[in-house]
Order: sequence, then structure tokens, then C-alpha cells
Amino acid sequence: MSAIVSSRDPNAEYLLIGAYIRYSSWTARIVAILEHFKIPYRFSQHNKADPNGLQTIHSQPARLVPTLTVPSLGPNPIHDSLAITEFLAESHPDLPLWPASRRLRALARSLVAEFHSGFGNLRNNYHTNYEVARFLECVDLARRETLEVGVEGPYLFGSFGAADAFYWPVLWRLRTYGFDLSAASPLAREWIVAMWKDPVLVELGRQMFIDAENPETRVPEYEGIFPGGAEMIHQNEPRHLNILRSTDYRIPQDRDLAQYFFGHGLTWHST
Ligand SMILES: N[C@@H](CCC(=O)N[C@@H](CS)C(=O)NCC(=O)O)C(=O)O
Repeated sequence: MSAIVSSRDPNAEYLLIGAYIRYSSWTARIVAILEHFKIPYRFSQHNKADPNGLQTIHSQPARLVPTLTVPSLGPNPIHDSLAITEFLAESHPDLPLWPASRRLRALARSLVAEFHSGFGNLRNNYHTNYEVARFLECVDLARRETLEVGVEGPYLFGSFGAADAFYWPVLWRLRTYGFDLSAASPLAREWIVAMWKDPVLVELGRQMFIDAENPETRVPEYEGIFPGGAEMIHQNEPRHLNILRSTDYRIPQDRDLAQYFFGHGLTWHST
């Protein structure tokens, strides 16, 4: 891992058990938080397509990952991404995982909880546009409220926080499936650009492409799902953003993801 993604520490107290993040948006949320806030952790990554990996995942309390084992809490891991987020926020009160403003904190928790318990169609049937519209509405609402309260910074609630970590994997979905984002408000667009430019998230994204070259990370049912190639993803142009058009689900040969698609296409398609 590069210097940016640097929180992994073999002596860390926290042990995160998760799936490779290129296929686990649940695990990705926690990795984004740990990396962004530079909280040291050990990371045990598994692939559910591998029998040993699946055994490890299914040996967790809810038979799901991520889990966070914290020796000082005793043997039971924390076994849900939102519970882990709350634990981290409580254990590191100096770190702004949640907004400082009470009003924004209430909204941030609502938006995270709404996504955590809902958006099933977006997760399971990527084509449900109602949820994309609601997602964009949530982003816009967070940004408007944050500006109204007078908090600066381009993320949902100003500086990067738990809500951004939870919404980050959605951006990958929107990109992969080439969703129509023309309904995004200017504020929502600004947030999307800030997220794609975020150096820690860029580095985590780059790592996903490196992981993709490692056979240990492959889940056959998810591989090669676009037989028509990238053109198929972007068939609805020009209603999509350039960001979407300039990407490809395939592994960049030069391994330099940042240059490959974050380095260009950050302007909006003129429609
Ligand atoms: N509510 C849980 C959901 C976790 C979840 O669904 N994890 C998937 C990640 S791939 C999993 O462990 N799947 C195991 C399986 O499909 O057998 C959380 O947020 O932590």
C-alpha cells in the first residue's frame, strides 16, 4: 500500500475481519473510515468464493463481515458496519466521524441509517432509479443543511465523516452501471467530484484494481458481467457524466487508477 493508505499496523489493537473491498461495500465503509482517520488496524481479508474465506466469514457472529475485534472488549467482535462506526466514533471522540453540529449530526445519522436499512433495490437490482434519485436527494440535503449551518468543506457534512464512508460505495455502483446522474443538483455534483478526488479514496480505489489482479480476490459470479465491454456501460451517453464515460470496469494495464480515470473527466458532460 502507498503512503496515503497507511493505517494498517500489525501491532494494532483493532482487528478488522472483512471481504476484499472491491466486492464488499460493507467492509469498504469501515476501511474508508479507518484509513481516512488514520486509526491503526489489522486487516484480515477474505473471499466468500473461497471455501476457507467463506468459513471465516460464516464463523462471525452474524455469519457476515465486517467485524471488528477489540481485545479490551472481550471475545465478542462488533459485528455490523454501523455498530463498528458508532464504536469508533465513541472510542475516538477527538475524530470528527460525526459532525460537531447537533443538527447536522442528527441528519448524518438519519441518512446513514436510511441507507443502512434501506436502498435494497439499489444494492440488489442496480437499475432501480427511484433509489438513485433518493440518493442524490440525500446528498443535496446534507450539503444544503451543512452550508446553512455555516460549516465549510466539500464533504456531506463539511469534513470527511462516517456519512461519506457509507455513501462512498454507492458512487462505485453508479459508475459501474453508468447510472443517469443528470438529476444531481450542483451541490450533489460538487460532492461527487470531491469524493472522486479524495486522495485516500483514490488510493483505496487503486488498491481495488490491484486486488483484481490477484486471483485470491475473485468471486466468479461477479466477474465479467459486462460481456459487451465498457461501451455497454456507457450506452446512454450523453446523459452521463464524463467521469462515468472515462472509466472502465476492466483492470487498467498501467495499474495507475488515479491517472486512469480520476486524472481526467472531472468536468460535467454538457447536456
Ligand atoms: N448489516 C451488515 C451487512 C453485512 C453484509 O451483508 N456482509 C456481506 C459482505 S460481502 C457478507 O458478509 N456476506 C456473506 C455471504 O454472502 O455469505 C453490516 O453492515 O455489517
